[in-house]
Amino acid sequence: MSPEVINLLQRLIQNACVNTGLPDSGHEHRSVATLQEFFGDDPRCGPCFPTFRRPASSLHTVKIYVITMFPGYFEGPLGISIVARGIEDGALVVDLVDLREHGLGRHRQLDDPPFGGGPGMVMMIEPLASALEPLKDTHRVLFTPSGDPMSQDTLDRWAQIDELTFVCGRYEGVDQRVIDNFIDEEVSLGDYVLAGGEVAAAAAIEGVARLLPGVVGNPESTEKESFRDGLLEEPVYTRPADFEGWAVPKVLLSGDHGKIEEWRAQRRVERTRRRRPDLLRNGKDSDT
Ligand code: 6GU
Repeated sequence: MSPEVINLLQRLIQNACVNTGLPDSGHEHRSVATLQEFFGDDPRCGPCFPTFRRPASSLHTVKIYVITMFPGYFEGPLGISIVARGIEDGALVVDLVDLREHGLGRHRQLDDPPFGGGPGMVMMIEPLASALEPLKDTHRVLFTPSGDPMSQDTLDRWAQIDELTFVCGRYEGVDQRVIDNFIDEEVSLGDYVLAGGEVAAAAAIEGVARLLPGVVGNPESTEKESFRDGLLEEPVYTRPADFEGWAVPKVLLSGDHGKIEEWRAQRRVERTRRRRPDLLRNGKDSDT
């Protein structure tokens, strides 16, 4: 069997185990490391397979083109942790496009002063048009501080798309004609100014990667997380139960799961009310 076929089969198996929705029966759904392990006598994931009912189309690969003046910026983020595994597993493909290669003239110029005067430089249309021309059929995002704020909903949506293009804005901005004619969506990381869109693109790549089914190491359930139900997470603790007099809340050691869940829910509401009252007001199930 070719490595590609083995890889595809392994991803299929991982998805089968991950997406059955079976209550956790105590075994590690994501632990199928080899085909022998799955097809052999090891019963760990066998019970999941017959209930596999996810359409094959969900096993898509997300391909992300990143147009940037600084491709080297991404070496770290793409090589580490869940993004690296997503790429290894074949669930994610990232194609770095060096904007400088599309620059104008001998100096590969990318920016020019704004018409009408003013400070700073503007990214010119020709290099971006040249880089974006072959990517017309992808969903094209420009990262800019004047975009819509990136949210979990944004990432959920992007994780369903086969081909994305992330354009990293730099300088004071991008010629508006690029945005009008080549960009589907403008997105910001938040209400503060960075030197460029690279950090936002790296954040988006990581946020998408961890949602892709079958990426080893992504959470068992991405359903029960901050922002999914509009509440922040509760505080968590692990051993030791007492560190130099700093004790873990007693209820967590009580073994009373009803009480524990009640405590957690209270902490989530309390923390959200204190830190992010806007989330409570904007809740999806709220009509205010
Ligand atoms: Cl996407 N770009 C820049 N330059 N600054 C930002 C941002 C993006 N999001 C927040 N600040």
